[in-house]
Amino acid sequence: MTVLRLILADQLSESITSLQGINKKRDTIMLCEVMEEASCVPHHPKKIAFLFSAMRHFAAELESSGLRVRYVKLNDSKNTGSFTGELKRAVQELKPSNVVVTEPGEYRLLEMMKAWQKTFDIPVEILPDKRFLATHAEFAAWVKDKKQLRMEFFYREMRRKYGLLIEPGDKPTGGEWNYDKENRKPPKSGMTVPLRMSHQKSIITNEVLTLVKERFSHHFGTLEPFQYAVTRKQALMELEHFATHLLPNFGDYQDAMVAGEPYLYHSLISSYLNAGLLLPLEICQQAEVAYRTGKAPLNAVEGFIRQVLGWREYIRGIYWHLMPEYGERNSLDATRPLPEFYWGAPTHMFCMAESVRHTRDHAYSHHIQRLMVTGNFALLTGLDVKAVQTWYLAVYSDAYEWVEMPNTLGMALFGDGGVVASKPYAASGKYIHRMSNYCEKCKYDPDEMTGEKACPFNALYWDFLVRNEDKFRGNQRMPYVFSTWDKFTPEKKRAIRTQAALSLQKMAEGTL
Ligand code: FAD
Ligand code: DLZ
Ligand code: SF4
Repeated sequence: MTVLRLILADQLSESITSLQGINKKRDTIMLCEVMEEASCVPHHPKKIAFLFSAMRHFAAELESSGLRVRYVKLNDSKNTGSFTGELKRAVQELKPSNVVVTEPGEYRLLEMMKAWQKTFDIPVEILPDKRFLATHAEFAAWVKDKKQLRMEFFYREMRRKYGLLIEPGDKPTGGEWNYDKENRKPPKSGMTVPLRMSHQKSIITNEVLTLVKERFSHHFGTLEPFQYAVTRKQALMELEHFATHLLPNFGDYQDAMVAGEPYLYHSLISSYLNAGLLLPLEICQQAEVAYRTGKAPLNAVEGFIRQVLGWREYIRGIYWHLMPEYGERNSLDATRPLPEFYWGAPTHMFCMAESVRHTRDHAYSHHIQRLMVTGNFALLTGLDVKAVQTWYLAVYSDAYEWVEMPNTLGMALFGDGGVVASKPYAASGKYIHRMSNYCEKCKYDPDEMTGEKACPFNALYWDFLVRNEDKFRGNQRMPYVFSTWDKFTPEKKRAIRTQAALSLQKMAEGTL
């Protein structure tokens, strides 16, 4: 009897556990494009096209190595539209002895998989996802004796575990564990960045683009031009391109934002990594080689490795450690409706319009745009945490719940009560002004607090802090914030709060 091995769209790695021990003659691998997943949130058309094309290419590679693949396309006439429906159909037709699957990246799907054994009355084996660098058990053991969770200490253990940037005696390369203080340079004027790769579209990709155009053009986001890598070979070329041309400056300009430059020196690997076309350890090792061979400086390489080995694994650990309760948190009671400009309606705030434009056109924006522009605005205005999470999950081609949720709810919105971030990433227009050239192009003035021309972020920043004073006044990491507020005259305080109320009103009316 055949063993049915199910592979999800974010499990496109030959080394995935569900393929281990496969019997070429006996077993069947199944991949399916299902409407339930493609429309549970309005995924960006580029994200859907990327995933479907990568799935189809992966299936073709498996077939050409002699494996038997059952591939269900979205528009196959018998497609039932859900994983459970497709599994039912396959079980009826193939009568497998058992089903093998690697654990998914979303709690909802894990629950669904756990129910399959009962539904189909055959064994369903859910294997660990060994592509990640920390296991659930390791993370739980690390959390156990900690009063407060901090990524930095988890990251140091991961550096030691994998010997990345580690010298004899378990010492960090260069003497420091973290070079973040060197990685906050504002953009240089007239700065130009190397061109990015663009991949030729295959017949498979063109077919997928036609399908996505037909079925998902009502979703927010531009489908074409489509230049994503869709195979492991192409994704490895992206990694090589980054390591050679961009990594040397990655550290310095990691937090910078420049109008018309969506990517700067960022790697653009998250979509490939999260879908399985690249593996985290090979990425970190390639970055270390760039340092050891003198091709990139330590601040860049350490900063990059920290993102992949530290933040990415830490975020995943938090998700699985605290779900499902984590997903229900809303510690700042944020419930305001998401304004239409998140979906492309006009706004006078250049920073918001530009970040949303990059998102619409590329299904991408870099970390500081996500955190300090769209995330910061949502935090300051108290936007509904579920609506904001839906937005982030839908619009980015690298978004899956395990990574999107702790970043959005925890890091950007402080909605988890301070698990991911020890203080809110709240900032006024001054931060955006310092780290970008956006304000030069804006109708608003980052130096004004009140009045027609005042940057909305300024008054909204204080309004946010005062609204949540009971939660933040005692925060040790915000020592001067409230003492500054306390020094303002009653008139100034009133004017700031009136200005914030006006901005919130304009936001609701669609005129901000
Ligand atoms: P680079 O800046 O080049 O960084 C290198 C790699 O480090 C990334 O590819 C990614 O794999 C990893 N990384 C960096 N920061 C993080 C982080 N905070 N969490 C996890 N991995 C990290 N990342 C996702 O992969 N999927 C998401 O859905 C996602 N949602 C986010 C939502 C918000 C509100 C915020 C603030 C961040 C989110 N991130 C998410 C993290 C980060 O913004 C992206 O990983 C990054 O922008 C991807 O672009 P890049 O590959 O060019 O990254
Ligand atoms: C995100 C996504 C989309 C849009 N479509 C599919 C699909 O048709 N088939 C599939 O196997 N997976 C899809 N996915 C990814 C799953 O939703 C993903 O496995 C979960 O989000 C867990 O990370
Ligand atoms: Fe954004 Fe304010 Fe700068 Fe305009 S002035 S770009 S709203 S920070």
